[in-house]
Amino acid sequence: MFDSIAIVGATGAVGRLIRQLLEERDFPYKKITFLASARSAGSTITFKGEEHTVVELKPEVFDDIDLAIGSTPDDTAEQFVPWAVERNCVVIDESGFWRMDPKVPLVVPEVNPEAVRDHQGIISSPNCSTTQMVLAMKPLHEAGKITRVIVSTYQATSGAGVKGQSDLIEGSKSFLAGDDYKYEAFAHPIAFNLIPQIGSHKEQGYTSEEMKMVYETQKIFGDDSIKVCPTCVRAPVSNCHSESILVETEKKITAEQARELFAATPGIKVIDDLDTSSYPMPKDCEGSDDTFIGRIREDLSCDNGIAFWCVSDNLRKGAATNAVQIAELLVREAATV
Ligand code: 2RA
Repeated sequence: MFDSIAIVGATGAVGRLIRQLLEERDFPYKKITFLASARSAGSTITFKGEEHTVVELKPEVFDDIDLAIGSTPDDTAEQFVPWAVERNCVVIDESGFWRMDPKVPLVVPEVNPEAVRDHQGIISSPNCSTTQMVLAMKPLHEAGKITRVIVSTYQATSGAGVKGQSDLIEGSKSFLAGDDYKYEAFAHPIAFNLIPQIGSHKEQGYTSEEMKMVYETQKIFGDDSIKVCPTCVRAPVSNCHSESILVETEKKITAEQARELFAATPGIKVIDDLDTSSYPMPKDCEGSDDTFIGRIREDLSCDNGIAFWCVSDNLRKGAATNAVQIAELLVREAATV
């Protein structure tokens, strides 16, 4: 158990969910500190019925903190994580900054829990679009060894923060009223539209969000031979990312076998009956820590392909829940030493 824990970025959307999850899941600790930028420091947070003052993020605050869960922009994580690690505080980091550092394990507890054992003070949580995909890939990879993945995402506006969600609502109202609206989070209107670019142009015509899906997937499975071809699209959905995924395996897996494998995997729920129009949809998955899978079928264009549809709450399993599950894993690991 960690006696003194902290949430870094405690006042942000994911920070708020981390607080809620620590309370819901009765995470063990003796002291908790809520850290944020100078702008939010001094405000108060009510947690487990008690008022806490938000403390400014500075190096010395980590002197008496054993475990910090951080949800901050990359540049903040670049700065604060070394402050914490130098003071023997373990950090679970949600940002993208440390994920591909070879010394930093990148962990989804249902997929590669063993990776936490090698940590040197920092453990990263993957990008939301990767997390739900690797969770779905795990049972298929174990059963048939995945060689190739083609994925198209339909990502919610909450992935672009609170401004992304308000752009969807205010942009929709303005569109229907025939008014102009100045979008803050997106380069194009998201209301009644799809935007096939998330992140910046990285390499060979792929975006940063797409390349995260490639590199993070290979790191989590410890297998650079898994080929991933992603297309990431912003959709006019408030919360929960959806993904159309096709995996090709070395050994054939039938649709029936895939359905059974998914159903037996912790963290996955199968909703799959086309005749009753039953499949996961973002509006039904919000607020759940599970990843939902439906539309499971065999690929008509190659021998060993399984296609499916995957939906998950990107703020929960895609961010806050995964980080809190990593913290719970560290507590369990410490108890078994
Ligand atoms: C997005 N995946 O949806 C990003 C957030 N980390 O924009």
